[in-house]
Amino acid sequence: MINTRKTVLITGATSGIGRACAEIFAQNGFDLILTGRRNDRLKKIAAELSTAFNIEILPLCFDVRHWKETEKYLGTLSGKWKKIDILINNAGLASGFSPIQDGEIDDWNKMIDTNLKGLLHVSKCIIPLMIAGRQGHIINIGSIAGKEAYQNGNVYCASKAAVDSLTRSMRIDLLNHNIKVTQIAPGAAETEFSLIRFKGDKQAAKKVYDGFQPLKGRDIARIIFFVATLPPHVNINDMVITPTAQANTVHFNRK
Ligand code: NDP
Ligand code: 8X3
Repeated sequence: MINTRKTVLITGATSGIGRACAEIFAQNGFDLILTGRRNDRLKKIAAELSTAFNIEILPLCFDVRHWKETEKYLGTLSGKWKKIDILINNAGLASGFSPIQDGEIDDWNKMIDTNLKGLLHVSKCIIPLMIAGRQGHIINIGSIAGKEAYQNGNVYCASKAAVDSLTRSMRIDLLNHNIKVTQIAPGAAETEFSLIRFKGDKQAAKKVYDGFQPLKGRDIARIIFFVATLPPHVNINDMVITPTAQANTVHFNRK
């Protein structure tokens, strides 16, 4: 256990990678600000983890796509919650899986507004606090999809390529403020991701992981925890993490 009483803000903590991050940081004695839109889940996770690990948790239910909403919750943090040591910009999604010519405007807006603008909205609120505290670590969850485009990935890939680029820019802009900036770019992880991409179609979601062992949220969370607890002078800029059975966005070793 690394006992620090540091505070970690995790967006999209109601499921998958974000939820697994909440668990691992809680187990190690960090206080948490957890966000997501599903308030019932948020409250349950906060209650369970704060009791189990004797930590403080501030659950905040809002939609990162909306600047005014994000500002209402994250722009008004007070007391101890203003000192955020680590921001994990994790909230994100894919919506739809069509060739570009068949894509739906609503899906495109969801992905761009969440994966890119949502990350910006949250960062806009937290960066000034980190600058004032002269330290911090921002961990952006990109994707292997931001490194290489694949068929039908179009707007999702573009939104994650934007995260890839933005992460590099943020690292330069925040260099003189002693703020680390890291991108974690996972490959196939079995979370609610595919269920949401395929709009509740369980068969289609299951097929994505057929015949190989995908990553779990916990696998990525362990790596994020490692990255976030390195000594102050060490930063990992970028990591691509795949299941052993995945070489890139196209090649899988399926049995
Ligand atoms: P999940 O669907 O399991 O989790 C996504 C999380 O994001 C949920 O907690 C959801 O909470 C939150 N979220 C989505 N939209 C919003 C919004 N508008 N406002 C606030 N919160 C939101 O998927 P993953 O855990 O897999 O995804 C986490 C991140 O990892 C995403 O950025 C995804 O793109 C990325 N990623 C995932 C990979 C995978 O294969 N699973 C691979 C590479 C990257 P709620 O619905 O309660 O708002
Ligand atoms: C999720 C991984 O390859 O399905 O970002 O786009 S992939």
